[in-house]
Amino acid sequence: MTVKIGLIGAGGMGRAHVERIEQELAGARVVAVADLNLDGARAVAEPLGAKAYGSGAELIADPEVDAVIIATFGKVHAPDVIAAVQAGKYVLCEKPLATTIEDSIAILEAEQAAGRKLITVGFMRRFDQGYQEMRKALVSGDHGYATLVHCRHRNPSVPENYTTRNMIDDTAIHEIDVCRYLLGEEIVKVRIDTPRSTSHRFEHLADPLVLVARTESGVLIDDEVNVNIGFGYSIECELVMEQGTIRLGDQNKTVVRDGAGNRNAICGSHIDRFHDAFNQEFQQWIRAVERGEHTGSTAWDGYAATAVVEAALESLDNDGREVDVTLIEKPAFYN
Ligand code: ISE
Repeated sequence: MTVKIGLIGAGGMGRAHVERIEQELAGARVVAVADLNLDGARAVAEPLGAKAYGSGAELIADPEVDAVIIATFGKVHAPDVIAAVQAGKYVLCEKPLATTIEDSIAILEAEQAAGRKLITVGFMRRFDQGYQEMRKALVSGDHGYATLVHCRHRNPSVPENYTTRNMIDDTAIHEIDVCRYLLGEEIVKVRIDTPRSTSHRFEHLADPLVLVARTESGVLIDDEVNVNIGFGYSIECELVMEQGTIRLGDQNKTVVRDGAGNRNAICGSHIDRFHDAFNQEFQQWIRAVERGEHTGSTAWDGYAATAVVEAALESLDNDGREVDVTLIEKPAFYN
């Protein structure tokens, strides 16, 4: 069977997903593209011989569409996610699942009403081999339990419309999710520290910032978010256990050694840094949709990450005070 996919959101991320589905992955093709900018949707759809729509609702209602990818801005995800679930269609929604607790809970309720897990959140780092090996090392118990996770999330630059809020709900949300994945527990407290700002930023940004979080068992997470670092896209993570540490390797495949030193190439964006992880994530999702099964992170993971983001934003608005993360009781549906 070929899974017929509808893409909502014809921006850079959506286009990268179309390219991987059409050129690198097996078992699916894109049959429809929707974007509020209908010309943008057409530009992506036409070379594929796919249909173009001006709204997500029309695309979801198209009986030819088996499953939906949502790659619009986080704050407009909820109505499309809910409509897809109500139509009984599998949906892979880019992170964040939603930008408010209310929207996240409405999504959880819609999925439970549908009676089966249909929603996968695009937390692609869970499919990165490095993070998977880190998790295996912890689960093996060979080094004892985890005590700390040190993370660094550096972007070359961000556009002027990117806000300090986005440093948390769009950028740090990756570490929020991947630390929940690595440690297998919830984050219960969070605060935001704001060091001296870089001069290489738009004035409105508190860049860099450090998100400091604590989990149920007391593991301390620190995440440096530094989005105008200039030199490239650089992700670091070190998991500290009682008797050993494990660190994410760099993205390089080769190392250059010459008169200037010994060095490896640096990626330019998340699309190249996590190329293989995205491919794994999408290939596994396509295969699961074929079988009528859920795969990847759940709507609960999306909700829990948004709850940490909300608490972090409250900390940011209150001079970095530590804020408790409050979660609703986890429905048995998500166990
Ligand atoms: C972007 O949306 C991503 O998901 C990237 O991984 C992150 O590094 C970047 O800051 C976000 O804006």
